[in-house]
Amino acid sequence: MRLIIHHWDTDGIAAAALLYEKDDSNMSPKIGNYFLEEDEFAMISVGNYDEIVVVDVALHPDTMKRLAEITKVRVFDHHITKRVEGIEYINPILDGKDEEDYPSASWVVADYLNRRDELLAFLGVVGDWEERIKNTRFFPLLDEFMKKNGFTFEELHEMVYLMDSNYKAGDKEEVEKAVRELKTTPNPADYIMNNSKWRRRKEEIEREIEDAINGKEERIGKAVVKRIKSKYNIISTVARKIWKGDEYVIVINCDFFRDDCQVYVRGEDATPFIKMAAERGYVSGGKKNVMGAIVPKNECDEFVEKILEKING
Ligand SMILES: [Mn+2]
Repeated sequence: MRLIIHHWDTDGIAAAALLYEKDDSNMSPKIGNYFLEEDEFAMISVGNYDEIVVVDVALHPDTMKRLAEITKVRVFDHHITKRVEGIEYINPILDGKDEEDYPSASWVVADYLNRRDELLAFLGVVGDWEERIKNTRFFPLLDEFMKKNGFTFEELHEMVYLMDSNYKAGDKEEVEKAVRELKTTPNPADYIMNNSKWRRRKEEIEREIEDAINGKEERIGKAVVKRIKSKYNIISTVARKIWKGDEYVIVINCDFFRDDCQVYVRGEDATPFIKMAAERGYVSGGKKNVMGAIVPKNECDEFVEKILEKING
């Protein structure tokens, strides 16, 4: 018995579907978590797995250590992570290879399994890179695949948005089911394009993003503050679309989680906010220009105040 733990986005789903074999089980961490929680460890412990395969998700080293104590662990990934002792890594990026040669976990898996000529191999690439893939030395491979199989880039991009509608809706069960369905369906492209549930979701998400962009916002000094009410996980997209590059954007959504608000900042330097959120003990993360945090509803206004104080000095 084997357990596949995979990321909730298109790349994670596609890579897991390539790996999935009869009798395997699969799960995604709770959407938004880059670690596993106690109830998940408990479930895995009683599962009696001979092997756990972690795909396209850079789980916290503490989580990886605990998994390695349970059973044999293998990782298929293209993220830069710390190696944990006793775990086998199939990750060309950790071996010093270039991300343009291994642009996604789906490609790492397809390469390993010698299945580079399949839609699933390329879907993860389009999911992780979108339009940017066109400017890489990987693109000729994708282009050749599309020409040979009669796909346009726009069609592959649409498939990605259909698949990603599930995590944006917070639907972990549907994410997990997608892996198994894509493994078994004779025609993954048709399965994705004709999935009316995913399409309804995708269209509703697009409407809500549009409404959020056009909805009211408040300017406070160098920051634009936008409070939205959406049951979809769209703050990062909204922040990216309203950011003009020379100020700070703060997007707040208190309707995705029951007890918490999502707070997302995009701006020139997000590192002070990443530090602030971590010091306050929030589930949070980010990189140079962005910070995302999950904040208890009764602490949200105060946290946003503190961010604004820092931005406006
Ligand atoms: Mn990926």
